Order: sequence, then C-alpha cells, then structure tokens
Amino acid sequence: MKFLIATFVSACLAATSITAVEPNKPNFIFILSDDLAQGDLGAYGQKLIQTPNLDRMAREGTRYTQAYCGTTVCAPSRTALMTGLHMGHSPIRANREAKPEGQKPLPAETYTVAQHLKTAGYSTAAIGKWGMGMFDTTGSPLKKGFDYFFGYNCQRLAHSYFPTYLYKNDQRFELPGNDGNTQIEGKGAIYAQNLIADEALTWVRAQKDQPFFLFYAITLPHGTFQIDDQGLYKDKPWTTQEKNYAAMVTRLDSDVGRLLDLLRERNIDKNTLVMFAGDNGSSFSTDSAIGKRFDQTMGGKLRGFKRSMYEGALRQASLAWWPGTVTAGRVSEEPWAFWDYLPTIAELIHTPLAASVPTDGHSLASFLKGGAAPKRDYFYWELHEGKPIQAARWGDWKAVRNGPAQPIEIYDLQADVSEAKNLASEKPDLVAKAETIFQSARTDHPDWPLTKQQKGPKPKKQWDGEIARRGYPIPICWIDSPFALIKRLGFCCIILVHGLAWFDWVLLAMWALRGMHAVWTGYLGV
Ligand SMILES: [Ca+2]
Repeated sequence: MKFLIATFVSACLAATSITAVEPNKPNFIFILSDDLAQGDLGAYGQKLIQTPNLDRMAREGTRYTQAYCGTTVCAPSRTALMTGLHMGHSPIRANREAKPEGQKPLPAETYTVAQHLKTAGYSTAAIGKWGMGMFDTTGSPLKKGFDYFFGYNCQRLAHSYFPTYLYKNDQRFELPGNDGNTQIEGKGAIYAQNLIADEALTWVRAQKDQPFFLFYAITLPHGTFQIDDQGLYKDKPWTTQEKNYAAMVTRLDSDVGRLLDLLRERNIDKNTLVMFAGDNGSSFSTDSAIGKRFDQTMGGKLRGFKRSMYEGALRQASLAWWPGTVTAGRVSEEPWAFWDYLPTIAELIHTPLAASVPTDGHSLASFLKGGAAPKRDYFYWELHEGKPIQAARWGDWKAVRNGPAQPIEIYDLQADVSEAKNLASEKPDLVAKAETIFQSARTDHPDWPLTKQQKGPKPKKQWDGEIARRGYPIPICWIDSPFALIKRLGFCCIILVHGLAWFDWVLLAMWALRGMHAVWTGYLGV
C-alpha cells in the first residue's frame, strides 16, 4: 500500500513539475509596413526621417540586412508570409483586383500561420490591410484563422487614408466626415491609421488568458501619401509629397513604439516575439526626386524598387525583437525570407506542421536566438504584373529574368550587391543553373503562366461572381461610383458622335498623361 501511495505521490509531483517547467507559449506580433524602403529607417542610415522607436527596436533586437519579402507587390508578398509558400507555389502571384471590392482570394485549401496558431489555442487578429480576399470569399481573414479583423480588406480602398469606411470583422465600420479622397492634400475627419493603431493596442490589452498572434499590417507609408499632420517636417523646404512621406514613416515609427511600450507596460515583452518588415520595397523609382531626397537606395547600394526583381525591391527593412531571447544589438547579413515565418512559428510553439501542409520555408528559431541562418538550396521569386518576371538566389549568386523572352542575368551579390555587372556571358554554367531553378522551383498554374503577357481575370468571371454575391442582375462594377458611371457613359457618347478612330486618340492621350504622371511623381501604383 505504502508503495502504491508513494508511486501515486511521485506521479503527481512529476506531473506538477512538468507543468511548472513548461514555458508559457510566446505571443507573436508581425508588423508589416507597406512600401517602406530599407533606407527609410535611421537604423539603416536614414538621415532626414526620424525613426527613434524602430532604431531602438533594432538596438534591443536583431536587424537584418538581407530579409526578403515574398515578392514585390502587396497581395502575393502577404500570401508568402501567411502561407509559408514562395512564389513558385503561392496561390497568389500578383495583385489581382476584384470588383467592386477586394482582391483575388486565397483558395479554401490554403493553410496560414493564423490557422496553425489556432490549433495551439492562440487568440488571433489581423489589423490593418488584408488584400487576400473579401469576407464572402475563401480568402476572408475570418476563414483563414483570424478571430478578429479591423481595417481595410481591399488594397484599392487603402489608397485613401480618409476612407468612408473600414471593416470591423465582416461588418462595415462607417467613418462619417471622410470622403474617401485620394488626393495628396486630402483631409477628412478621421485618419484611418489613428483608428487602426488604437484598435491594435486595445486588442492586445484585451488578451489575458490565451497566448496571442497579431498580424499588424500598417498601410504607412504606402500611397496615396496623405497624412493628418506633417509634424516635424511641416516647415521643411520640401514638396508636399516629401513632407507627407517623411511624416508617414515617422508615424509608422511612433505607432510601433506605442505597441512596444504597451508590451513593456503589461510585462509581456519578454514573452512576445515582435517581427517588423516592409512588404515590397519602395514605390518610388530610384531616380525620382523623392527617392533621391531620402537616399532610399542608401548611396546607390541597392538597385531597383517595387515591382522589380532586384535587391532594392526584394530586401526589406526588418527587425526581430524579443527581449532576453532574440539577440540584442545583432546585425545579421544572412538571408531569410517571408515564407520562413510559418515553419518558424511551428517550431517555436512546438507544434509541427502536418505532413499535408506544404511549405517552402525553413525555421528561423535558432537563427533568431543568435544561431546561423538555415541552409537552403535557393530562394525563388516571381511576379505576374505585365510580363511575368523571375529571380533566384543561391549562395551569393543571383539570377534575374525580366520576362519569359528575356535573357537571364547573373550577379555576384558578394562583390556587386548593387547588381551593376551582369556576368551571364562569363558564367554559362550559372545561367544553366538559373534556368533549371526557374523551371523546377515552380508549379504551373493557369492563372500564372510564364509564357505570355499577364492579364487580370476575365471581366465576365468577375461579374458572374459579383452578380451571384449581390443577387443583382447587372454588372455592379460599371456603376460602383457615380464618377465611373459618368466617365463610361461619356466615352460611349464620344464613340457614338465621333466614331471609334476619334476615341482611339482620346485613349492614347489618357495613356500618355498617365505615364507622364507616373514618371513625374516617381510613384507607380498600388
Ligand atoms: Ca506594398
């Protein structure tokens, strides 16, 4: 009997002991900034724009010089971050608009970081900008593992920082006093990021009994470049766009600072991994006035910007912060990529991904804690906006192909980080290797062929979906705003009165003006 009692007591003590030593599950926050250049932050050398909170985060954590995004526009880059898939396997490989609102959705079978964390009992929220599917599609954040959503679902609506509404979960959250304008001088009653930042803090404050995951996708400093207060930069002898842009980066910084302060205040900083990154590099051409003003290329160090496959588009400003766990004050020049986030989370919560969940990533768990970056065969990217373009990196070699019919370029990133000297003619073996990667790293997908000019979904397909969704018998996208309706009716009148040839000239003039505007502003889109 004594033996049985002793055994029982020992078993109880052992169970207690296991419970006592099991570490708390860490919280996770991923802060994604929109269209930030690596050179925009003081920690990377920025001299004109103030970013004291992110600079402090860098000092208290690890700063990465070769952190790679999923690809170089919003929706597919976010998809890589959420799904652990690079662009060879991602279901989304370009921004694809849906009418009247939203983007091409993540398919039902896609598995996300948030879904994995739900299996381990996490509370989850996506706050900011989503862009991977409206609420009535398979890509809704509420169907992809998030308990809570607040912000812009649609990337196109996020062009206004004074939107007429945001979403709280799947319900419209009206913002009276805003007109949804996208003019740079635009003003409204409520600056959206102010609400979004408050919402992020409120949600974190409400987390008490469960570990949590916050995907905090801040739209700053993405265009249109609107700000409610130019702050430090009001009296600078700069253009409105430059003053607004600098103020947006500084607001991004202060909003990150508020969140880190809250973690300290709640004494959960030592149990929370916060990662920060831009989503696709700068939206400004490297030779635009604003790009030069803020030296976004860091003295010409990085070539390219958003929508290209060069390092200036792919390398992000990126920090990891977890006091006591992530190495403080470290600057790592080893590469990693967004599709590593899912396997990293899986390892950190000791919950392996199911064998049925594919991933192209590698866990960064030991790398975050001071170890070496994981070894891998290669990194791979593609993008389907206009001509499909591809890039790969293995070791210090980088390959770029700017279209299916274009020659492969080869660069040595160790000797030539600015990708100035194409070594393709000297390195036919590397060209052949790149060709092999460009073919084998990807799966063919009818939406993302490599062989022709890319187009968006056929309008009929969009309209069919919209008619089914709304129950309306007409294509809503034709009347989604009074302005759009007037514009389209106006074009019809021109054709009727003057004939098609005259109309061709109108279109040609509009196309030229739009191109001139893009060159003039250095800003090229979503
Ligand atoms: Ca972006």
